[in-house]
Order: sequence, then structure tokens, then C-alpha cells
Amino acid sequence: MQFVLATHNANKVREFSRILEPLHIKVGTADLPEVAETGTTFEENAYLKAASACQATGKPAIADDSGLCVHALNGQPGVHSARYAGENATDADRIAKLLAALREVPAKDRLAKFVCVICCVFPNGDILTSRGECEGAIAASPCGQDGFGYDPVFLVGDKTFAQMSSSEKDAVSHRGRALRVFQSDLQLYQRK
Ligand code: ITT
Repeated sequence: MQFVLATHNANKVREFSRILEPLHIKVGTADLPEVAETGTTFEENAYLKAASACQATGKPAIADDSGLCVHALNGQPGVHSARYAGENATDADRIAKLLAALREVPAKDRLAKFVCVICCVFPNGDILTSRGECEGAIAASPCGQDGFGYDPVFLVGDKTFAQMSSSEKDAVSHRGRALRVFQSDLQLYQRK
């Protein structure tokens, strides 16, 4: 079975491919319509994206809705992580806004978690949803060259995601965790 990746984010495509290949789950991309992410939860938005891609292609589709939830900001930016600094903002703009919002917050109170919800919608209407979380903290300033998005300021232990190798990030990341749960849910689903 081949799955369509319901995302317009090339960084997610790269991570999906490298995590799913060793799990023997085949994925491909398609030219997909933009979807308004009108949900208030990661689960709702992941479903909207996967259902739209499944309908457009007639194939099973997997979507990822993810974001960074910062404790001192009452869980923000959360589902708004991609648009935290406005529609056409860059990763650097989003990071600058986050660090400014936390300027007065001491290191011990900068706890945060990344959340990833994977939703898979099948042409017959069946749905699988899996969630992964990664606990960490927001660094005082950006560190590291790899990854994307908020990776340079998200610390797990003494390294940011952007200072980790791909395999180090995938082993602990919200996306790695959610996709490994998805793999085991998919195996159960396929045995039914
Ligand atoms: P699609 O909806 O097309 O998949 P998107 O980038 O708009 O792409 P989301 O709505 O799920 O995706 O927004 C997630 C945002 O959270 C993303 O743009 C990043 O800014 C951030 N994010 C998610 N996972 C991340 C990761 O592993 N590392 C760094 N930032 C991440």
C-alpha cells in the first residue's frame, strides 16, 4: 500500500521519508489543494488535511499537524506554530518572536513540548490517528545548523534539535514517536 503525504512542507516530507522507509511504509507526494486549517486541535487539523488529500487523489493519505507548546505561554503557539509571526514570516521571524515573548522567563521556567498528530484517512472512510510528544525547553538563543522551524531553540537535554543528527532527532522527536505509533496501529488495522 502506498500513502500520499498530505503536506506542503518539504522538511516534513524529508523527515517522513527517512522515518518511514525503515518501517517499510511507502509514501509519495502529490500536487494537493491548500487546506484551511480551521480546527482548534492538532487532531482536527490533521484530519482536515488527510481527508482533503484522500478525496483529491483517491489514495490513502497521511497528514501531520504539529507545533510547539510553551508552558509559560499557556501552550502557545500550539496549533498556530506555522503562522505565529504572520502569514509570510520566516523561521527566523518566528524564533525571534518566541524568544522576545520569553525574554523575562528564567531557564528553569522555559519548559515546552513539541506535539505531532498523524492522521491517516483511507478511501473507504476509515481513519487512524496517532500522537507523539517530545518534552524539552526553549533555549536562550538559537544554536545549531540542522533541521527546520523551531529546531534551533528547542532543547532536549543539552542539545537543540538543530544540533542533533537526523537519527538522534528522529529517535526522540514528536514526529518519530507519532509515526512509530502509526506503524503499530497500521499493522493492527491491516490484520483486521
Ligand atoms: P503542512 O500543513 O502543509 O503539513 P505546515 O508547516 O503548515 O505544513 P503545520 O500547520 O503542522 O505544518 O505547522 C507546524 C509548524 O510547527 C511548522 O511550520 C514548524 O514551524 C513547527 N514544527 C513542526 N514540527 C517541527 C519540527 O520537527 N521542528 C521544528 N519546527 C517544527
